[in-house]
Amino acid sequence: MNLEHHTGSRANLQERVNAAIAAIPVFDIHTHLYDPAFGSLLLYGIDDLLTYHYLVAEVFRYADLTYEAFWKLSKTEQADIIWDQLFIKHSPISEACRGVLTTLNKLGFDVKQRDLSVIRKWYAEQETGALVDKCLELANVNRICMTNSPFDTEERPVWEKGFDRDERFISGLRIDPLLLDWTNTASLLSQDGYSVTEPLNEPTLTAIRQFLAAWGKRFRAKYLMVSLPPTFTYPSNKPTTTILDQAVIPHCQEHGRPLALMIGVKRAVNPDLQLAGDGMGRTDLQSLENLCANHPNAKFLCTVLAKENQHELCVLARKFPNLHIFGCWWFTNVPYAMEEITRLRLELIGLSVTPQHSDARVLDQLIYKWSHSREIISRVLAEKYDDLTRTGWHVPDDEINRDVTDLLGGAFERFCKC
Ligand code: FIX
Ligand code: ZN
Repeated sequence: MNLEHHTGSRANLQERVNAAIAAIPVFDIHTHLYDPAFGSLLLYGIDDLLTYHYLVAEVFRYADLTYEAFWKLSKTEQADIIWDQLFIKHSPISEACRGVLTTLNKLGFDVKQRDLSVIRKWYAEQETGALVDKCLELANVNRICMTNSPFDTEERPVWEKGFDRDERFISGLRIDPLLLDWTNTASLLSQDGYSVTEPLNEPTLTAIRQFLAAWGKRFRAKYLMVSLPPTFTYPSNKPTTTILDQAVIPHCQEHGRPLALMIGVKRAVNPDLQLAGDGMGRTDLQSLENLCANHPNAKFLCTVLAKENQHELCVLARKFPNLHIFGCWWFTNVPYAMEEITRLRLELIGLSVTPQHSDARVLDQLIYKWSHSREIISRVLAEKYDDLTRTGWHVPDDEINRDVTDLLGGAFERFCKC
């Protein structure tokens, strides 16, 4: 083969893939963002960007400050310390730091000025609705899945009162307390008027299903979700298994909702860091295999936190069509891991995957999370097409668009519907 010709067509292929990836809007299937109707629950702006828990964890690598002193400060003061330590006293090369700069750059700021006051002033003049539009446009995201919990005392009253939905914000029903802390959840459900007892008898399991049906309907939930520790075991003689088998999964099947399992988080490894204090661990994916095998008619979405679990997860997806893999979650959402994991997934399960979700907690983060992720997905996909080209295969633009549409939410939509 003429090497020069091939190098030229490789560059051309990369450009065609870049163009498709830039143009096709994303359905961001897992975030912690809220419909603007939730008011202050929807975070945005420079101080929220800087006090993102990823950066809080990083600032304690450098700052000579007690946890107590840090948590006593106002958000602006915390942001000032983070800016000073992570951007001024050291170069901001971590993925979370770089993300702030990508976001600011795409919003039009000259980041080399290093001037927080200019940025704060600009944000103070923004109107929320316009900023939502601007961030979605810059990120090219057209739908966002929220994390909605009936157990969250801040968001619950908004749902109970009712509001006009912004159709771009889709709901996901979060059920961690139900699966991981049944004792306390039983009393919460009782207070809500559901007739439950701590022993998981028939009437209690029926009441849990009524609870899920009521909140699923109120949220118009697309799927149910839970984050699980690395020690998650299924089946087991714990309430988690009974509730999964006899309430959650039957609910999911009845209402056509997948169950998203995010596996590998060790909560509060360092509680002093608050939200930033969660760690991770490897899990035994035998439990996921058991779930997929025991419930062939239920649909499972899964992402795992440990890099070491990614290969086995892909192999499981090859065995179980009722399993859809998504996202490079949290500590794997760094270019080094994401590139490797994305390549692994495309090589093992082709395009039947959703390579990324943003997990954004601050609206503006959509801009950097999707800019960085698009770059990597694009690189890996073009490399795979290039491998095909060398067999004599040709991938026309309409097929690139089809494939990219799948990767950016289409495959997920199809999985939810089937
Ligand atoms: O459980 C989750 O949904 C996690 O994504 C969060 O708890 C975590 O704090 C986070 O923001 C990760 O990106
Ligand atoms: Zn999350």
